[in-house]
Amino acid sequence: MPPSIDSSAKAGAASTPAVELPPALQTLFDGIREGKRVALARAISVVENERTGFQSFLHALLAEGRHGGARLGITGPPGAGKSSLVSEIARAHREQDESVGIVAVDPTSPYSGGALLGDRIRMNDLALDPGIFIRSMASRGSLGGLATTTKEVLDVMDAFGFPRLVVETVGVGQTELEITGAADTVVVVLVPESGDGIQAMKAGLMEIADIFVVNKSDRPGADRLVKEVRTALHLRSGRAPGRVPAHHGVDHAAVASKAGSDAESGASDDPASDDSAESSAPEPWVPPVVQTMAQTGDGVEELMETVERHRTWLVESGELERRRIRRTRERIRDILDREMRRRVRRELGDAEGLEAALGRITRGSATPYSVAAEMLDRIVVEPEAAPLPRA
Ligand SMILES: Nc1nc2c(ncn2[C@@H]2O[C@H](COP(=O)(O)OP(=O)(O)O)[C@@H](O)[C@H]2O)c(=O)[nH]1
Ligand SMILES: [Mg+2]
Repeated sequence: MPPSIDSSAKAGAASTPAVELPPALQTLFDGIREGKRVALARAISVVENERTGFQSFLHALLAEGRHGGARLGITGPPGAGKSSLVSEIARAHREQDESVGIVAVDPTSPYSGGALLGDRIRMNDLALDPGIFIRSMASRGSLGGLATTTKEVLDVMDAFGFPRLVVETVGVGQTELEITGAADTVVVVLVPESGDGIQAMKAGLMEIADIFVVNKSDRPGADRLVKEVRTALHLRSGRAPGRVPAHHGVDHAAVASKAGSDAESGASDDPASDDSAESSAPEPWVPPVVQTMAQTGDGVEELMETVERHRTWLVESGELERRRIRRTRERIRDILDREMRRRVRRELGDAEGLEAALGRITRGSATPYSVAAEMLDRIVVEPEAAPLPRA
């Protein structure tokens, strides 16, 4: 179980003065700190719809310090069983008494309006659980990627204090690649029927997957898909395919990734070698392939064990910190990108000003370049109704 509060970040945040929020947003802010679900739901809407002051609101939440909920990303083609898996994962966390925040970025998702419209009564039970919060969002990333707001919604959920955060994105085009910007651990779900083993590899999923799941293992072709994925993984890492466990479930050899070589797989059969004193220099992570049947819950336990192992590896290898820094870097870029686009749109939307500028260009007293330069000045210095917050 991850720590609910990252105390070091908290201490560092002490020097960041909180911004003054409009009363309505301050109420939401207080509500979140008091653990009120209604406040959480409203706050998410504020962020999702980019209402006035939403950036100051996010700033205030982040200035409070990082809570550090474990972020798990689940991606894959439509119908692969992602939502079913998420339900099973959420259920398992609840059995451990951990609350779960779920964001589903999937127009075909069975989640709707905070309720889970699954084809099973068990899914509906989940939505009624006060320890589970589900939010469904439309994918509308301006660059074809996962919207920045999705990541911001995860931040709001994190601030609420969920120790477990799960984000489901439907893998269409490039969107699944963006999930790395939202999650600590990325699970790519494949299914036998789509015959997409090699397709997935081509689409770049190989690079983003921390764990592969072959779901619908009750369907024919599952074993073959597992082998395909393993072969592709070994080819990529420049190794010959090693042992393939005959049983369904976690490839423990791959999880432990002992000595980075399957040539030594004989040695790694010894369970005692699993926790040798190598923690000072963790081995590179080799994505394991886990078989599941989300409908029955088979393999979900193994999947969760694998996710936990990955988390341990993330922490010990320093990769978690590197990923967080990378995400922060991307966030700064995204905030600037979004803000600049918004301001440019506003500037161009000023029909009168634009008309006057066109007149000056016609009379020869300006060129499109000098007009753009003037606009740029205004974009940067002109007072904003809701400026970006300052620390
Ligand atoms: N046969 C079989 N069907 C499954 C399995 N997991 C999910 N499904 C079904 O596949 C369909 C799509 O599942 P869903 O979770 O909505 O997929 P998503 O689009 O990836 O979120 C649903 O009808 C599920 O009941 C499985 O392991 N085996
Ligand atoms: Mg879904």
